[in-house]
Amino acid sequence: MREKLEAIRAAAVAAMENADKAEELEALRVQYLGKKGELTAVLKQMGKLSAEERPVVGQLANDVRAKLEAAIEARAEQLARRAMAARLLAETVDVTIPGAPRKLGKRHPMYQVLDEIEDIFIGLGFEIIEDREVELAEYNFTKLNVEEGHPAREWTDTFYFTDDSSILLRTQTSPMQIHAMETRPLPIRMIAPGRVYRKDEVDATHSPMFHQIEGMAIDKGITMADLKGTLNTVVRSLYGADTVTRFRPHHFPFTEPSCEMDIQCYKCHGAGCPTCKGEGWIEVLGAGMIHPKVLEGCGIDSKVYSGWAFGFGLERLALGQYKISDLRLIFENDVRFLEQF
Ligand code: 2NL
Repeated sequence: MREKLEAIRAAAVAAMENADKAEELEALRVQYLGKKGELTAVLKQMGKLSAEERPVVGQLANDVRAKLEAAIEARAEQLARRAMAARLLAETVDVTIPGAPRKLGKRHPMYQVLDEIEDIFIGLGFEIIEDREVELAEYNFTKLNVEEGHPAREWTDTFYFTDDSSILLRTQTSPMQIHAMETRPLPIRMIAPGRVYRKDEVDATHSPMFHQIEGMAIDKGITMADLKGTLNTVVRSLYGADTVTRFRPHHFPFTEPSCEMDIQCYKCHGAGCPTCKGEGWIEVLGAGMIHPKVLEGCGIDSKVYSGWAFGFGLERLALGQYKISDLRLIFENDVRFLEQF
């Protein structure tokens, strides 16, 4: 029996040390140590031994059992460690691999133009002021010397919220300037960019929502010369130092006197070409000295203070600058179009 036990021990330990999988190891445990296992089978024959032999063989059998259990445990641990090492290797994350490139958008071309204009005015000491888009008709029209009954106040042109035509979506950026005049200390140098709304059908040159930029300067002793000097400086930094301008008389209810500013066509230098539609000049903006009634309506003494103001449409300027022929391209947000700028 002793030889048998030794043989079992040698065979079992060898098999266990060579087991490659946890299941294989478990099968060996059952084969040797299980209820119907080989070691158990030997122990069942202990009764046949003599009284002297029994404890000696019993001791040996216990030793063999302990050896096999130890061998199983050692191999199991080895297999687990090996499995973990393989897993770590397979699941390694290389944190130095560059990430998937994320597609970066960029500023809308029209807002690039707006940014450029804002920068120029900031450089001249102007503040950028934005304000509400829902307005009182009083601020959108009345305080700008556009009285009730004026055609600009028609229901067909303006988005009104109320039947009494008192609340509306602003049709121009001027009410922002009225609020500034009422609430800010003088002097004021500001520009007011933003969305405005008019009941227009969409076509190549119209949209019910578009953008304006207005600006003004109010101080003691401000004259038309300051208006011309400032606007000339702005268009020269926008279009180049050799830009030629002209100011033509015009009419606006909120300015007196009023004018429009043209720049000489950058393409043909005044000769007339398709870019300026044969005119030689391109209309850029409207402006003028703020009407004394408008100043007084905001609590500003028009005998002490004077100011100029201007306004223009941002879309039209951007279309011209980028030579875009259809306003709808500005609003469609087709990335293939926008990416070109
Ligand atoms: C245009 C012309 C203009 C103004 C806007 C203004 C604002 C106040 C007082 C006086 Cl609070 N004037 N704004 C003045 C002249 C022209 O806009 O063609 N805009 C698209």
